[in-house]
Amino acid sequence: MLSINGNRLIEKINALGAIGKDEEGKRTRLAASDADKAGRDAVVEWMKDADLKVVVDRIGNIFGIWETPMNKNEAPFMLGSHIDTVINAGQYDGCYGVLAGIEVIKALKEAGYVPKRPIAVGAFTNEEGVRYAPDMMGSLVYAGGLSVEDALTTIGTDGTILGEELKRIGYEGTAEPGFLKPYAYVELHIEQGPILDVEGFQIGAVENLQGISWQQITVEGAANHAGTTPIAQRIDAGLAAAKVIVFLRDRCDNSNATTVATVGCIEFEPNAINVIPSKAVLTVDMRNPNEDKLKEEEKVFANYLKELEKTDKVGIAAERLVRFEPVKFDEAIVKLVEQAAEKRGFTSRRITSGAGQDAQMIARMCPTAMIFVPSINGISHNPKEFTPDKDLIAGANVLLDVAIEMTGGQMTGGRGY
Ligand code: HGY
Ligand code: MN
Ligand code: MN
Repeated sequence: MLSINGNRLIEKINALGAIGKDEEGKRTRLAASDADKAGRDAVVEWMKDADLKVVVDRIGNIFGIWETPMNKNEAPFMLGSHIDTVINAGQYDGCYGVLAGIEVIKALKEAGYVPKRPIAVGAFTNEEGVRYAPDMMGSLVYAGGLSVEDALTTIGTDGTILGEELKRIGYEGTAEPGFLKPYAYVELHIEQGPILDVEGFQIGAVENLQGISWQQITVEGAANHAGTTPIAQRIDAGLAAAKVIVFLRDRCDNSNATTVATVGCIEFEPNAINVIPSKAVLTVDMRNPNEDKLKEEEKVFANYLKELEKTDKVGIAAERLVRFEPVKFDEAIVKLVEQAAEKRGFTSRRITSGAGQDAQMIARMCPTAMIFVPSINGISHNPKEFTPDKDLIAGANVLLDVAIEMTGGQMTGGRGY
């Protein structure tokens, strides 16, 4: 069976993983930052080295396209993921899918394979949404879920404007997002959760993805002296914020493990040791694979905030940042993933993606599915994120087999185009 060049893939993953470390050695390549530019430049080089036509669209999505004179009028089969990271990130999240996509194309070319349709690999802008909300922004724009004009005017957590930053780093492209209408899209990604590792499966055939709700909650209290103000007279925004965090965890503990909620960011004002906080601004990331349950959780949470305003005499405002419904992937492609795993003797199981993915957006355009490989101890969004080389290579070979199935070409023996 044809296989990818595992060493070449691992080398690239480690090389990209070394890009974007800050002075404390933390890997942080936030969308449209200088570190992101450095990662983008490396991926563009690797795409050119694979003789791919490189196209950048107006939201900065990068595409490496392999087309031949015979197949260039066919809808392309698309692979891809993202290379931007969270703060102090691991080196596999997103990067693995982009680099494995390039490796699959290189291996097919070297084997003299001629696909019946073009194969494109995408690196989507701002999948993480840490600097500019929403997350999965580049693929959302690409799929027509957000206008490119609105996306380019997004103001970041650091006050910068995305369009200006993309221009500054040289990645405000000219192609219209959506310029390639994919025949199908398959994204290879680390699981970022513990299931495959704990249960001992090598491959995850991802059949669906949970819904995501992001909100920013602003709590208005009253600054006062930390020493002289009697407890009963305090209007403490910090205490109310803490109650929000505890409430969300209690809801999750009582939702038989289907709802997850996270307060990832919190800021107090005036943020002084001896002043009762007058204001707390926190983010809430709430997810559930079932749309009705997610809606229910959002409603219960909104009612709780109204209660809290009364009991704690604070003012509370909730601003919706992101809301994506759960997504079901294409059953036929999920089956292909399972068959490809089985043919190579890999164990596989069906699995839900707990993380948001570019695939959930591209699924709006074409039949889409994902392939997962294990994350050791389920750690991700953390430099301790780890997947053994053998699993990375196994996942890329399953992607290769699915690509061959989906492009129905011929092995010519000679060097492909
Ligand atoms: O938020 C997510 O799940 C993804 O990592 N952007
Ligand atoms: Mn990712
Ligand atoms: Mn991520």
